[in-house]
Amino acid sequence: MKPILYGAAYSVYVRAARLALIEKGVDHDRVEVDIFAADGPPPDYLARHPFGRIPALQHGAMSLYETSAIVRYVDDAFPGPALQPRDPVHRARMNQTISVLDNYLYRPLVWGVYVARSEKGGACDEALVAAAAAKARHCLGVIERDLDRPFLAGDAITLADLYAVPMLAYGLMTGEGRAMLAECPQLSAWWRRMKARPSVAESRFAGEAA
Ligand SMILES: N[C@@H](CCC(=O)N[C@@H](CS)C(=O)NCC(=O)O)C(=O)O
Repeated sequence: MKPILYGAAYSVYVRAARLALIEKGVDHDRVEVDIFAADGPPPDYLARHPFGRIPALQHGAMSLYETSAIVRYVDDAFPGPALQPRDPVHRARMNQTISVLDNYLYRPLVWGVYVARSEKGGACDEALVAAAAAKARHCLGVIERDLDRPFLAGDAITLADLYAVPMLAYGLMTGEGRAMLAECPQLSAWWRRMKARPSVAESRFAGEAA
């Protein structure tokens, strides 16, 4: 039975789930759910996600929401390369990095910088953007400091990398994001490594550089 991923192609979290499916080689369908549509998401979508966010996943009789649960389910339920390290230290590092990305990078970089700049054609509150950029820069600096392997949690790609790609992709569509990354040589090399992956090309956002 093919899993079905519900969500919009522009979404950071939908892309993380898509990356997990693609990296695992899982044949799947995607149903477009525009959570920000003027008249709201389809009324029946709340039955899939009681908090009205994307993504959600259907696999046979099983319905799931929250990216953290979806990507771990995809990794556990399907054959293909493991996306979670077995080694407890690397696994803990992966989980810590995901938590950092979720809690300290997503809001400032994606909403505070990218969305703020793109929604009003640049005519946004510069003080607010600068404050958000400072938070995002701090976060990238912490990740850079800890990055001593090819991937964020060791020598192989993990869910942490798949969470980070969509956030960075939006960040890099802004001058602030490009300047931040330029200050982080390890993270810049990681980004080039990730951009070379077919999964990252296949899930590219509209407007994202190839
Ligand atoms: N905790 C959720 C967050 C998902 C999320 O925030 N998705 C965004 C799109 S990237 C969304 O649905 N936003 C709708 C809203 O904020 O109302 C998860 O990990 O799946």
